[in-house]
Amino acid sequence: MKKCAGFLIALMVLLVASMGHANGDLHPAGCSVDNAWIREAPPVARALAGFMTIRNPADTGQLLLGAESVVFEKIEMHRTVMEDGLAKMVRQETVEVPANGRVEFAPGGLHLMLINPGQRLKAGDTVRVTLKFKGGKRIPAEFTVRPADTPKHHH
Ligand SMILES: [Cu+2]
Repeated sequence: MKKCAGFLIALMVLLVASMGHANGDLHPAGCSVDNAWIREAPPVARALAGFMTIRNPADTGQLLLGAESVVFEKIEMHRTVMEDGLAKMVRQETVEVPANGRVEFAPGGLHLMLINPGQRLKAGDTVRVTLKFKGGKRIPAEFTVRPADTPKHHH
């Protein structure tokens, strides 16, 4: 039995070593998140909007599948589009972060729709949101709540 366990450990070490040498195709390389913030809303608000910049330093595009947080019942990815002069939100199932590029979640465009907050969020509070990427990679990000009068961009 001892011999058998030793063999298994050797096999696992080999497997881990070979994974370490993979060129990034198997595991999404580290995207990073910055300027992550949530727009403060009145206490009655059933949903808040979250914004951020995601950077991808890898040579392969990364696919964002969604996000989750213990503070919110559900998080969706939305894009605000203008239709007949009216702003309309369209749900996005996935968002691609291009190779060696970035994606901006910003007012008037992409945003995280943070649905049913379980607590009152005030300017200055921070909330942890975990981003989920295709391939199983999860990236936690710290979102700071900012006052609602943070300028919107209407073009
Ligand atoms: Cu939305």
